[in-house]
Amino acid sequence: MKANPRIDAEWLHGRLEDLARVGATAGGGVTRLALSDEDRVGRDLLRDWMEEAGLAVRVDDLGNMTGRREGRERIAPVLLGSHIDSVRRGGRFDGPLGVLGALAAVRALDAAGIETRHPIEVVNWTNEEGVRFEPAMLASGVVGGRFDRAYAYDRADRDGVRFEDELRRIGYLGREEDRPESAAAYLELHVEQGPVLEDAGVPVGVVEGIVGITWLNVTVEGQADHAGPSPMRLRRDALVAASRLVAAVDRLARETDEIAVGTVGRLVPEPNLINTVPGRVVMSADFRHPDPATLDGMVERFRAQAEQLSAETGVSVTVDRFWTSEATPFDVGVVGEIAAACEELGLPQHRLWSGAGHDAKYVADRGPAGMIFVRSRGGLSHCEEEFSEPADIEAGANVLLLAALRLAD
Ligand code: HGY
Ligand code: MN
Ligand code: MN
Repeated sequence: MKANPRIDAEWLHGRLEDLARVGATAGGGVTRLALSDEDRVGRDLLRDWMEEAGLAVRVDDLGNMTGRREGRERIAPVLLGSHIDSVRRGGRFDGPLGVLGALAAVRALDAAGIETRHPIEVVNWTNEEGVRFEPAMLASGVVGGRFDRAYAYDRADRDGVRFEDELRRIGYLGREEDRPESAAAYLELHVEQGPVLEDAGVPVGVVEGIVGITWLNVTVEGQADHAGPSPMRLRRDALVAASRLVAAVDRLARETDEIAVGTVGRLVPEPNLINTVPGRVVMSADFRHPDPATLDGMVERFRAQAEQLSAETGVSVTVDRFWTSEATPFDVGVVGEIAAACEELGLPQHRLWSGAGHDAKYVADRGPAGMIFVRSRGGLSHCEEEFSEPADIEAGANVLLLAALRLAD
């Protein structure tokens, strides 16, 4: 058995390139929405790469793909996972880095002739992004016991297409007994998607937890009318009212503190025609904060401002807080093994929290989990400019490898 295993960076960069071609966009990013044809092509590629790595591949009733590497003992596996679905015109690393990094780690163990005590399972979680089928982390949430399967199956996209039907259509509707097993430990390698590591001048980060996230669906109902004959004083313009709510989300986050965030990413006016006063607007609001009371406070202040707007303008506003992922600290033991792996590699052990949601949250609800971050250039993500240096990617994947080896043995 060779000591000091390391990942094959050449192989990892090659597979990241191959996957980035699936759903490639003109601006150098990817659109590979969950359960789309692009997602199917990516999954088929991933299945080949898992089998090439000698893994036994199975697909569960949520489409989660698991590649299993046996250990010396039939005990709970160490799971290494992430996702390959993307947002629209997103980056090529958000998700694939963790799944392909895990494959590179397994290949490195094989190359070094290392057999671990625990089995290792590489997982591709379905629909982590939650942009085609809201909310996020839907499949890991069902496996983690947060959502009923029926709820997930009935989630529909903007065209009313159901999650379950798309799973079946792309040929990835598997069996419940083929879900990832509950983990002895879970590790997820991911791009930071923020500026902290770049500002600190370090290539990798030891993630201590994930902030609380809550998503609202807001419907503003006014009165559609002709843009010409209707006097301004008589109008109930839903888009003018919604624009004040957009400003309220932004202002609320800024007024709360330095780490609160509030975003309106989705907004659809109806009928969206040049000569018609919008009668209805459906929009989203995304608030995040590590402290639960502060997060709830932002939502309550938003509701109060919506009520006040309704009283002033005569439009009706309904606020549906349909998803909350509580702030989640990671397991101290797993975080410690990640820090020790950084030290073994002579890397700084910069600790930080994640502002982005990850499947690790729902895995952490049921067992010890942790994450490793790789520096993001300009802190950018969920955009085509997302980029991480090859050397940083290699460092992060080696931290994943050594932390997995520590936890699996
Ligand atoms: O929304 C998130 O934070 C994740 O990218 N799904
Ligand atoms: Mn992600
Ligand atoms: Mn993402």
